[in-house]
Amino acid sequence: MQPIGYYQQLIHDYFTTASLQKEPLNLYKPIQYILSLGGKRMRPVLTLMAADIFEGDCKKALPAAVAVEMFHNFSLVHDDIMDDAPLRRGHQTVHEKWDINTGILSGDAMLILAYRYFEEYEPEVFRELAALFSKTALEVCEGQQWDVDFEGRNDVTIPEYLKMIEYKTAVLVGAAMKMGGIVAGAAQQDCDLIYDFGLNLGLAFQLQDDYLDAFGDPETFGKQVGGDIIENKKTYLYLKAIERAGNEGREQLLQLFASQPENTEAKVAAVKELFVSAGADAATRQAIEDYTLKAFETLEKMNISADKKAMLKTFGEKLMQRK
Ligand code: DMA
Ligand code: MG
Ligand code: MG
Ligand code: MG
Repeated sequence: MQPIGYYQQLIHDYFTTASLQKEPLNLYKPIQYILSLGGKRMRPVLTLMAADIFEGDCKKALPAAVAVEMFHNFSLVHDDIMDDAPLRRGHQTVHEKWDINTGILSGDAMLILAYRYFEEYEPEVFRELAALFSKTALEVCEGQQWDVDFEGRNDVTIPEYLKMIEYKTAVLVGAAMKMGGIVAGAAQQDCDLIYDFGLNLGLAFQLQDDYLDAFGDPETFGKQVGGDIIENKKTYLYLKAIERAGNEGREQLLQLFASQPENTEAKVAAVKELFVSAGADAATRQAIEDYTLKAFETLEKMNISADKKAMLKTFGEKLMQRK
């Protein structure tokens, strides 16, 4: 295994040399725009790492890694429309910079382009990657639909929320890693274990994303802090606060989440105060840690060297210190 920067560079170079502009589509402008804003490229890095872990040639996993990143960007562009988000990676979202149609169509185009990268592989590997890809895409769409449905519901349970974030976020992290395993020709059992590792890391990651959406630093977050509260998202923070608050606090929260005020700043501040006084912030930090540890436990079951486990752990720990 190599340092994270090594994988990020490989992905960057592949993106620059891969002939994205082969076909002169107008949609390439928004596609280039969102891809060029970069982000951490966590998912494709995980694909390359997984290939390395199973003694594959990590460069051979590059097309799969880039497909994973394209898939991720498809879901981000659609997500920002659904969440009415103004900012992504510190810049205007695609639908704000262009319009909603451009957002939808460039997102769809990225998903189709992603699929095409699998054509680099021999038929057996292609079939496995394609099957995992379409299963994951369906689950992400399903999870995203639940996320929006939850906005209008007051009876969302924590198990439902956890299933929702598993679908909308964690399955792609699991699939990213499993794809690395498939390309490297790893045994089925190892592919399943690495999927589980990614899935649990993905759950921790989305819990952290929800946490930072309320309590993150606007300077470094790259998205609008408080966006989930403005959109009445039933996050872990909210559900834990409802569970733990007294009657008065619960009433206040329900009322705030039934309102769409002009002054969103006051709403965000009031909700955050209720989250803290109910101890929902601490409960969320605990859940993040629990899922990270669960991911590390899965790692222990894997038949790989101790130093590979240690590197994956370090990556997981770094990810969970994200600001
Ligand atoms: C993310 O949910 C899920 C997908 C599939 C993009 P989110 O709306 O919390 O993401 P973000 O905070 O990045 O907008
Ligand atoms: Mg969003
Ligand atoms: Mg969303
Ligand atoms: Mg979020």
